[in-house]
Amino acid sequence: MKLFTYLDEERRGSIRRLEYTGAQGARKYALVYLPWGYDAEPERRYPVLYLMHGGGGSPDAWLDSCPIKNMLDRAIAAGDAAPMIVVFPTFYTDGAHRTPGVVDEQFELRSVLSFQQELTEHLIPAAESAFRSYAEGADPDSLRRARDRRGFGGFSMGGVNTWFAFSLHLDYFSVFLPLSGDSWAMEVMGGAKQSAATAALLRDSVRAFGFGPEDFAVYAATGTEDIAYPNLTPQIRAMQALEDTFRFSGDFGEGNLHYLLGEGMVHSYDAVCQYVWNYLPFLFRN
Ligand code: FER
Repeated sequence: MKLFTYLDEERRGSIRRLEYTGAQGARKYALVYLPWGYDAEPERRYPVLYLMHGGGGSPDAWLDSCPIKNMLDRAIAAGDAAPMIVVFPTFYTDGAHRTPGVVDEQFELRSVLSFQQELTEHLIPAAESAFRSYAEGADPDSLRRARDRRGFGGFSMGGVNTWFAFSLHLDYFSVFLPLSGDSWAMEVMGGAKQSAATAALLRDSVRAFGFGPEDFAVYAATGTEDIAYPNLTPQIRAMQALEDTFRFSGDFGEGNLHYLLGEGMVHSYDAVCQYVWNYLPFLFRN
């Protein structure tokens, strides 16, 4: 894994603020990265990656905590990543109310499930009517037709959100980056506690939507010293065993299930920023 270091980039994208109405009429915002050249080519459409923060965070967390904007600018300018829009939302409705170090798992889970509804009913329609994705309209059918050009990823609780986006909204997304977070579809920390059942649930989602192995790609990652490593690892291994649906490959351009392990990396934005850096060249390429 090559380390990401800051370099000045002339062709820089911009950050916009998107105000939208969330679940129960809540006023919410997301930050939106628009790639360099977005305004100069008003007909051009872009794939969209939704990137969720970790527990206790906000739409600002990724941009405040690691050089992801510079990283996107550089990868896109060098031709190493497809020009894309990146939407940074929050899954909380009224802020996180988190005391540092104290995690109310049931509050987190409720917030995630509420956001999962907001995601397809409010956020995606708002973001993709405001900015030029591949969706030709903001109605569900038009949005679903652009699923090949739409991804969801996130760090920690954002990773938990990513697995829910996989099991609930495969019709809206084809690309998933769960970073240092497991699936809580069975129960909290279900990736560790019910690995096989979690993997089976994810496989069943693929089948229930009428999709197969060619219709999605999962780019999972964590660090060997990350607190989520013991939760995510058994889940990925259980998924890997379901070969009819999940095609594990260490080559990020092959198969549909990948697991990047950062040697010695801990539960931090520095770490997950580097995982995104490693995966960026493979997103929205086919
Ligand atoms: C995990 C998924 C989510 C995990 C931690 C979290 C320890 C969230 C932590 C937090 O919000 O502080 O697998 O492993």
